[in-house]
Amino acid sequence: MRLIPVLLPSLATALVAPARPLTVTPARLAPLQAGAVADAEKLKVAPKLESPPVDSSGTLPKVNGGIVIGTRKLAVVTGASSGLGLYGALSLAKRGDYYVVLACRNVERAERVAKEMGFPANSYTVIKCELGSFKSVRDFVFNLRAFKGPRGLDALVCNAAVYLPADPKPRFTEDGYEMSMGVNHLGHFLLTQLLMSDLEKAKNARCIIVGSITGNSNTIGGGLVYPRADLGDLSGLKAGPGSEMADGKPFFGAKAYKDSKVCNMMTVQEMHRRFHDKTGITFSSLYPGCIAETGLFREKRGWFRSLFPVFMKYVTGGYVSEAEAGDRLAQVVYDPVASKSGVYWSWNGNAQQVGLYDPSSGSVKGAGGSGGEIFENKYSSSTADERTAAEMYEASMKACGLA
Ligand code: NDP
Ligand code: PMR
Repeated sequence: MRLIPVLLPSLATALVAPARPLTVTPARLAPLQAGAVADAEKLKVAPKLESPPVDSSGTLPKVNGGIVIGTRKLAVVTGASSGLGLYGALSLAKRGDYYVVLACRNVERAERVAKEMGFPANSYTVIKCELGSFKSVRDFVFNLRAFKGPRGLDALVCNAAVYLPADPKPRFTEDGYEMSMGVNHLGHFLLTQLLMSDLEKAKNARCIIVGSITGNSNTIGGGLVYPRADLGDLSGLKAGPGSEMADGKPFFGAKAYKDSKVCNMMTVQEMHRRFHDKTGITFSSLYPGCIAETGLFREKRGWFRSLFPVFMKYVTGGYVSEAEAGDRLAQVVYDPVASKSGVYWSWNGNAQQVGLYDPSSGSVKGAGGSGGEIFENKYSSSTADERTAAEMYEASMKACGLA
């Protein structure tokens, strides 16, 4: 009888895994990680694997159900090769009850960083996802499905972003969209749409899109610091490829980032309205605090990068370390406290309660800080505007080729 628990998994493995030697060669790792096996058209049919995918530690996972993921929950985190995404994924992986797929544009970097950071063995896999390419996003979905088999997806964390305040001219994604809007919003929008059925399959799944205080105009960081986010009449987004800004105006890098964050927070609310009751998926956004030392500020000058953390620590009180921000992101994934859908989560700092301006009391609070408590933050009226959100949603569906 004692042998049954040992024999059953082996039997199941034998039934599911093809009769191949279990040695994993770089050649077999490469196709999945480079996204080469996928084909957008194949998304329409159930994926069939020529050869099984392998996880980063070089062991052969059981496709369709197992050895790698087992009874753990499955989470996907985009942009998990640095900053918030990396620390959030690590925090989840270290819990032991989540298996994490690191959806990254640079597979080699993600592999290296994950090793350096000490992700537990057999707790993660890197799969390529370049958010500036709709084809790559579709390929990622194909590869993820091939990897996980028919099981559902418990959490999708849309975290990756670029901030391009110093660019004089716009850069464009493979599909012709301005880079900040294309990567931060449209790539994630497509990913979320494509993975909706996988999320629906899991019980109480969570779909999280990282927002920011700088896109919320009821804050000092977002309302008083120039430029302010403003989607205008959305004529740029509606016009499709080649537009420089969502509002149809000429390119302005710092504003393009903030506009994309508004779209992220609006998407969460709009998806909550359209899909929460039907699917049971919890849609959430969050502002984890000002993580002033991440790669997000790579385009800023040296003096800014040195002074910004100091300013955030000692002047605004909004500073949070990468590790603590990662724990906050993970909390929105696993904690029953964060199971309410449509919410924009923030944390009250212990040091100073700054950031959210409440006109009725004249006070400002809730911008991060260390050791804080999670609370349900308020969207600014522009970010919560339902008419603009519906228009933005429809325009994004078209942009991604879904409508
Ligand atoms: P980082 O620059 O450290 O991380 C961004 C991640 O996104 C990296 O892993 C990067 O990959 C990835 N990425 C960038 N472009 C693409 C792309 N085209 N396709 C796929 N992945 C891409 O920044 P943060 O950790 O600070 O930012 C993470 C999130 O947190 C963002 O959504 C940001 O808006 C949000 N945020 C950040 C705040 C802060 O103070 N830093 C405050 C509030 C919100 P690679 O390693 O290859 O460059
Ligand atoms: Mg901002 C009281 C609050 C506060 C907070 C919480 C932030 C967060 N910022 C605040 C205030 C100020 N900032 C003030 C008073 C100034 C003028 C000195 C200021 C400036 C500033 C700059 C130039 N802040 C910035 C920048 C950036 O380039 C960052 C940015 O906008 O990135 C998009 C940024 C940020 N401030 C924040 C946060 C969280 C950011 C960065 C990241 C983000 O929102 O995603």
